[in-house]
Amino acid sequence: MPKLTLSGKIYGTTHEDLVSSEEPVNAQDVMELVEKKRGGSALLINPPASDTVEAEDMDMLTCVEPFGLLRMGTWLRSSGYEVDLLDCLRDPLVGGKLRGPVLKTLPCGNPGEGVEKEIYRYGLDGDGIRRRLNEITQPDFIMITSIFTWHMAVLRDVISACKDVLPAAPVILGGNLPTVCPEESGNLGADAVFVGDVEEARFLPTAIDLMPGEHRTDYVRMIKGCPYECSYCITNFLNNGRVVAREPEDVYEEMLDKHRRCGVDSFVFYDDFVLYRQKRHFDPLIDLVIRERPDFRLEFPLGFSAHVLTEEFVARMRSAGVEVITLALETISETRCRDMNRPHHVREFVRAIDILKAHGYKGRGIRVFYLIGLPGQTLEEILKGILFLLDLGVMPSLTAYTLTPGSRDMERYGERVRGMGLEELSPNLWRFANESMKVRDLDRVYRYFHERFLPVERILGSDTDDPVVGAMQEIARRKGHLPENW
Ligand code: B12
Ligand code: SF4
Repeated sequence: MPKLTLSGKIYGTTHEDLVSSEEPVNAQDVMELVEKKRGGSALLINPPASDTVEAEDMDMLTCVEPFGLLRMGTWLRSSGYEVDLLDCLRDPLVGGKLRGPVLKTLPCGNPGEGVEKEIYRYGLDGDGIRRRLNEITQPDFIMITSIFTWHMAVLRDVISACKDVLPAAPVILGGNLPTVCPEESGNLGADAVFVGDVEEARFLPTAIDLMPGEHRTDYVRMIKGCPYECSYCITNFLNNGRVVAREPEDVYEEMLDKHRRCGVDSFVFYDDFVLYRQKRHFDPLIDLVIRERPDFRLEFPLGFSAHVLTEEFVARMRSAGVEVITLALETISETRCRDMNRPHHVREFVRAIDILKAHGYKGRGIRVFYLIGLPGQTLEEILKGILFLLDLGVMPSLTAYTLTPGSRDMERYGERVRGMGLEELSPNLWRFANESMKVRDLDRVYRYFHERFLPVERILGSDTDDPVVGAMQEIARRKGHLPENW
């Protein structure tokens, strides 16, 4: 059995299996618990979500698999555990109806507009969770993960169902929410709240067989953390400012194994900055793929920074069969770019697009992240950016600006959301909507242009009285979207 070391901290526990003589209880207690119950059983829970209907419509609620939790599954198995998984978002009881009832109604960003949105529960409700837990033999402990901070409310239901049905099993809550907001997480009723990373599990393959059905897509990890510090991002916070990486040969072996054993033909990298020490990690991995020509695809949906895109890099991606290249532009404003501490700007971006096109990437094959709903942004600025991308012949992937605890932006803009709960910082509530960037317009822009590839002529030729399209036509006619006119 590997030596179990946990780098996180544990906040306030009451469960007798976890109680330590010292306060607050530390990670050692969980480690000891895992050691003590070796050969026993563990239940992993992927909780339901609580979000707006926009998140559902844009397919933003969840990944194909809860890969963080599935890595924990492999780790526990390697420590002799029998592991069960309850996936509250994909359980058969959910059936075809992921969206549940309205949990609450919350006002959106610009109070003057008087817009409110419903927050729905997605996935199993308390009764469904209880029903499933009743079918499970009492495990030695339960581990629940979490991803988005605004999904907090539903965690209380999951934890209380666990306490009702399996009272003897200590419930440990971990993942992004406790790491970013340990205090709020400490009030959800779990026996322990785990902050940080389980180092042993960090780079393990996912226990994909815990998921039902066939497994065509899987998630691999080569890099954890990022050397940059963009003001809106919490990667540094989540990783305690560290970047850790794995040998490319190991990553390749993992993919080969998953392909052979489970039939996976697409591997997704959700690494925050996959080009960290590129020559040492990424390039050798891609070269292996080019040389060995395996029967699987690689995907990098979190994108690359334009400044690292060179002729050589793009040629490699082509040869390795990578079909879509994602770039992070985020903003067209120089000032904003500096304020956000972004690693590159428009000049490098245009150069990167030229290289991609020269290598045959175009249209939907070039996906570009562009942030909307930023503090101080206007509809005009947003539309110029979208037109700029469409005019370049690439596909905008609009990302809803989200103010997150632990980010530098929280220090800068926190005062503007003082008194608001975590759920009120849900992306599509557009916290920074203003007179010149209204909630309704942001909703329209998101629906019309997110991951849509349209020629500018089609927008110009559209016969409509829609105010957003009208504003766009006006910008396009005066060529306001071209960088020389910004
Ligand atoms: C994949 C991903 C997505 C996917 C899918 C998300 C999903 N629901 O599965 C998609 C593309 C949909 C997405 C969308 C968005 N995302 Co996103 N996304 C991610 C990403 C890259 C990975 C999430 C994940 O699964 N992590 C896996 C984690 C939870 O597990 P792990 O690290 O492998 O696990 C280790 C530890 O956490 C710990 N651990 C984990 N669980 C447990 C449990 C126990 C008991 C214990 C002891 C330990 C433990 O040990 C593990 C092993 O080492 C994160 C960045 C990140 N690094 O997390 C951003 C992130 C979650 N996204 C973020 C944002 C802002 C967004 C968007 C708003 C982007 C945008 N502007 O459009 C949208 C929002 C969508 C919406 N609802 O409208 C922010 C979240 C901010 C917040 N307030 O919560 C993050 C953190 C990015 C960032 N760096 O700021 N995203
Ligand atoms: S946004 Fe990307 S480049 Fe910036 S700190 Fe986060 S992961 Fe790194």
